[in-house]
Amino acid sequence: MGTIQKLKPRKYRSIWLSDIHLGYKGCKAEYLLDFLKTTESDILYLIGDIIDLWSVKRTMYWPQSHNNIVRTILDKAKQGTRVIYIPGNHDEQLREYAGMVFGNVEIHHEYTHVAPDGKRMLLVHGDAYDAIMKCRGVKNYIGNLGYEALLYCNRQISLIRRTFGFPYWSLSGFVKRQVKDAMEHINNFAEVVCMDAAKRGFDGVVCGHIHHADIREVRNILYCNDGDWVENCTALVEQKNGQMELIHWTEQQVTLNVNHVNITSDPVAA
Ligand SMILES: [Mn+2]
Repeated sequence: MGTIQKLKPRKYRSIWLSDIHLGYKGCKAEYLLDFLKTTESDILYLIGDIIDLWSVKRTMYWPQSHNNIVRTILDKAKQGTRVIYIPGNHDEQLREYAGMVFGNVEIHHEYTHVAPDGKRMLLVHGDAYDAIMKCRGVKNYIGNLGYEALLYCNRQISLIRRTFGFPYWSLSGFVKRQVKDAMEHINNFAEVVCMDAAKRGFDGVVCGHIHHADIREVRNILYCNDGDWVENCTALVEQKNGQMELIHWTEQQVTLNVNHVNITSDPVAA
């Protein structure tokens, strides 16, 4: 292919990454390393499933390239990028450290991002909504009480399974297998997440978890999903003017280094 140009790092106000799954064979570490070295941001948000602790525990798989990613992120944190880590279900052990700072990396359960226009975005991984997704699969109704109760149940189920040494059981994954139409699952997830964000007074939400990058509006809430680095190699970025974009970083990275590809217009592609 054409000449690979050494491009100046692309500068953004914010970058969101999730579902990297370090320690899992499927992680596309080389692409991510290339992305990290080609981009800069004031804030780097890591919104869950960054390290796949279930996989590490099971397989002890941890290649050099995964180390390089950790080192690159820590270097960024040292050099002034604000790095905020919101654990997901595959790295839920780190939730115990919420409120703490390790090597300039802040750990939070969830976080509020304020856009340049003052709009407030809720940042969460998204696994907390699995129980509601399951409920919607059974009956398409959410009462306020049931909704709160299900959020509670999901936390309790996780806790009990963890206490007894079972891996996290993804209701979302279960539903995904059950529901014939994957798009329906994706739409339901977006709706459930946005309902929660709306109820809590946010203008938008950024999450991951379902490995499907997306930017769309649901019930007047801006829904952004930054995708993953196992199947799709996608990142969400915020330009200095506040514009949100999805970047798809794969084999065509030489081309993509020059042109942003907004894959939001084709949500079925992934
Ligand atoms: Mn997840």
